[in-house]
Amino acid sequence: MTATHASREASTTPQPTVVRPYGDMTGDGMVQLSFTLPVKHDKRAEGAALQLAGKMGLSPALLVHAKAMGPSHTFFIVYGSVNHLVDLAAVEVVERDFPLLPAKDVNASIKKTLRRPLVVVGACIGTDAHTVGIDAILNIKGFAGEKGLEYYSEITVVNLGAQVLVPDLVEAAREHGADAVLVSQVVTQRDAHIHNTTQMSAAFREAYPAGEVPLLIVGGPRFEEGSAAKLGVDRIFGKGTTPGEVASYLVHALCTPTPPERKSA
Ligand code: B12
Repeated sequence: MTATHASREASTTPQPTVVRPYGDMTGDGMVQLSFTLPVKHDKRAEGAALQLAGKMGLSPALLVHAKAMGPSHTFFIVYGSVNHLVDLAAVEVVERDFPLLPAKDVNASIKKTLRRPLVVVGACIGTDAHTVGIDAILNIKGFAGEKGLEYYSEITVVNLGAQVLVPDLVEAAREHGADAVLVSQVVTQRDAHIHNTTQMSAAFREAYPAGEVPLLIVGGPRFEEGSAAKLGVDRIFGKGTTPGEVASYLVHALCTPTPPERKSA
């Protein structure tokens, strides 16, 4: 079948609303799961892994891989069938609610509405040293074939780098007159990304008069979509975000005649 035929067929075939995972055959429910148990690798450890898989609803479950991780831990991969059904109608997603703009339109909008460059201050806060994500958005070399915000003639980027303390971020935002503050949080151990983000948004609300808080944006691969209001920020960007999406959002939030209501102010 040619690609054209395949896509035409896909668009006319009604999509099921209830689905099961797919392994070898449609609807066989097969899933693969990996985890580590704090036990040394032996037969008992393998039995423990299968017991866990069974309790998680995998039946039958096969142990396909077990490897000692040091003297007292074992890593497992199990493969098995689950009975659970997925109701596609009940899935909630956060849809992009702003148009994607080419760089020249982003620059033109900023020029027309602000009549000066839009200033963004970015950082990884807390102990987080994972700068690749924020650099992908800010640095000129960009990400996924798109240039970063430094490429935009009407955006001034101040990238503070890794492990920035919240008070220093607030101070830098003030010093540079930030319109938007872009924070990256990749490490999620002990919910560090939640605590750091909440602390950061609270510090900005305390340091700025109401209504004057810069646009607060956080990004990282493991934020829960739709939790921006709970964290006190205006927007969350997740896995696979491109600089163009962020630039378009900045225009949407800061350069429309009546910007949408802000959560952080
Ligand atoms: C590279 C890397 C490192 C490098 C980081 C180098 C650097 N300068 O960044 C080094 C070796 C230093 C490192 C160290 C550690 N790492 Co590390 N690291 C990784 C790795 C392999 C890749 C991360 C990465 O670069 N991704 C690529 C970028 C492009 O993706 P991204 O970060 O998701 O960013 C995108 C989006 O999320 C979004 N985005 C991200 N930030 C922002 C911000 C804004 C404003 C916006 C709009 C968008 C946005 O846009 C980006 C582009 O799409 C991951 C595993 C993995 N495969 O993800 C582990 C990983 C993140 N590391 C991990 C850990 C545990 C550590 C260490 C604690 C290890 C240790 N015991 O020492 C230390 C911590 C150091 C510290 N203080 O932070 C864990 C985190 C686990 C967790 N649940 O928190 C991971 C997941 C590995 C794992 N599976 O265990 N790490």
